[in-house]
This record gives sequence, structure tokens and C-alpha cells, in this order.
Amino acid sequence: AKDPVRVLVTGAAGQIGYALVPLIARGAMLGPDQPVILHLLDIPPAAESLNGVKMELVDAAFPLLKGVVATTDVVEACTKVNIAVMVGGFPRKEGMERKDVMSKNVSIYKSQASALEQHAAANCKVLVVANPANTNALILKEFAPSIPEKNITCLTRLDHNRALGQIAERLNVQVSDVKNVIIWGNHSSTQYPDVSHATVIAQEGEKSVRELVADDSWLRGDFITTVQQRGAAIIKARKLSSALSAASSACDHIRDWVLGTPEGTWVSMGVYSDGSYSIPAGLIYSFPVTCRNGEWSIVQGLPIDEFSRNKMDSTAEELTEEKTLAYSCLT
Ligand code: NAX
Repeated sequence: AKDPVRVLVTGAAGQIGYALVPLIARGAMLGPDQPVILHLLDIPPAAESLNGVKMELVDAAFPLLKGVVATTDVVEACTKVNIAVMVGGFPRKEGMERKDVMSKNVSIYKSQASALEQHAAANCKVLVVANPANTNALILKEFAPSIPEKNITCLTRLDHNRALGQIAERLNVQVSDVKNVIIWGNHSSTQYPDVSHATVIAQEGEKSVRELVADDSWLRGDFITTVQQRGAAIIKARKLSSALSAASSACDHIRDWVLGTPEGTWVSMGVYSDGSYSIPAGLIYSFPVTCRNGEWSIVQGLPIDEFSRNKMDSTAEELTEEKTLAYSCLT
């Protein structure tokens, strides 16, 4: 039998945490033959509720779950973890300035970066979910310099999956037959959901989404805004933000990163930019990636038209501004 993998979930008493931990314990993240030990972190006001989550994990009797560490101590939480899913953060409350929210998250991600750097297993893979996800991941990277930058990512897979879902609904095809959409940039409303290279698998072979949809004004208009605004639409409908879809997409992100993407398929991940596609180096930016042997690589050489170029650049500009704001909170 395989040795258990230790998976940290921060913010584990929150809504996404509650949806995510059973998926991990069932093997949806690391596979049906991979035992796991869950490390759950939250803050002291949530300690009792965190313990309730631990009780439910015990009660569910998951065969793959070999242990649960539920704690409010960041060092205990980070010790020996192989995978860290960072869901905990400070939410924006009504009337709060952007800078104040940024400042709270910068200080959280700075201290959690140090704990991971000092106590996590070598080669620990990190996924930041908490918003502002790209910039929190960047701060984590800056303050954990000994963790390879390739190991620090943020979640844009939910946006990617939302784009697949919208195309499948529009074309009345199975979502599993749609592939290679791209989310470029920030996990925010400036993200650019791009279908220029997306295809649908049909009996006759692969067909381009552009040709199948035929209506370019939808693809360049309502499709993009629907994906960008989907989070807000869920809040309006549910009076709570997306949780089951966020949790499921976080599993997809780690699963594909660790176990690999299928041949001919790419996914979107927020990763440290190396200047590919003329995106400024040094941002955590969402790119199309393929994964093999536990490493992602940015898909190279896709032709970019002028419409895409502008959208890719404006979301990069927002990330550059967020980076400046985050650094201004550091002093
Ligand atoms: P909740 O407010 O339900 O849960 C957050 C949890 O984090 C709470 O239990 C809180 O006590 C805990 N927490 C706060 N500070 C912490 C700290 N310093 N250490 C450990 N835990 C801490 O929010 P939820 O709906 O679960 O969302 C979590 C985060 O995901 C939010 O930042 C949200 O904006 C972000 N999202 C990101 C998405 C993405 O695609 N990247 C999509 C969904 C979601 O909106």
C-alpha cells in the first residue's frame, strides 16, 4: 500500500473547506488508491466548528483517511505536509477599502509562507484559493524563497470549468467533450476566458468551438461576461459564494498537477510568469498549462489575435497594480 500523503487545508471550518475535505478523503484529489492524512487549520474563533468538521470526518469512516490533525496552530498545521490548499483568508466586508483587505491578507500569507517554508515536506505543492488568489500566492512565494517557484500556484480552474460549462450548454454537448478553453490572468472580473483554441470532440473528430458557435458576438460578449461574473451570480442566487464548485475545481487542479493532464488537453492554472506571451515576468498569472511528472509547463506558441492581446494585457495590468498595492502593505 502507498504511504499516506499529508494534505493541508487552511480555512477548513469555512464553506469551501467543508465541501473540500470529504472530496479529498474520498480520493477525488489524489486518486482512489492514495491514502491521505488531512491537516485542517483555522483561526481560534472557529476552533469549535473546526473540531465539528473533524468529528464528521471520523463519522464518515472514509477508508482512505488515515488521520486528521485539526488545529489553530500554523506550525502544527504545516508540519510535513506534501500538498497545501490555502483557502483561509480575510474576506472583503462592506465598506472596507481594498487596501485594508489586501493588508490583512498580506500579513496572513506572509506568516503562513514562513511556516510552510520551515515545516512542510520538501517539494510541497501549494494551491492558493483565497482571494485575492493570484496576489496572495505571490506574497506566499516571496516569503517562502526556498520553496521552488514552480510549486506555488493559484486557482483559476473554477473559471476554466465555468467556461467549459457555458460552451457545453450553448452547443448542447457534454461538458466532457469540450476542451482547451483558457483563462488568462487574474482570478477577478478582468480575467479573460478565451475560446480561440477550444474544441469539441465529435464522432467526426475535433471541431473548433469558434466554428460551432458561429456567433462571434456571443463569444466576445456575453460568454466572457457570464464567466467573469459567475461568482457574483452564484452569490445572488445562493446568498453564499460558490463552494461546491470551488472545492471540486481545487481537486481538479491538484489532481491534474500531480497525476498529469490527458494527452492533447491543457488546463488553466495561476503560475509564476516567466514572460511567456509577453506577460510581465514576476506575476502569478493564469496560463494554459499541461502537466507531467508532477510539473506544469505553459503551453507555448498559441497564436494570439489583437482582441485577445488587449484582454490579456489589461488583466496583467490589474495584477501589476495589485502587486504594487501588496508591496505597499509590507512596511
Ligand atoms: P469562508 O469565510 O466560509 O471560510 C474562510 C475560512 O478561513 C473561515 O473559517 C475563517 O475562519 C478562515 N480563516 C480566516 N483567516 C485565517 C487564517 N489566518 N488562517 C486560517 N484560516 C483562516 O469563505 P469560503 O467561502 O470558504 O471562501 C474562502 C476563500 O476562497 C475566500 O477568500 C474566497 O474569496 C475564495 N474563493 C476563491 C475562488 C477561486 O476560484 N480562486 C472561488 C471561490 C471563493 O470565492
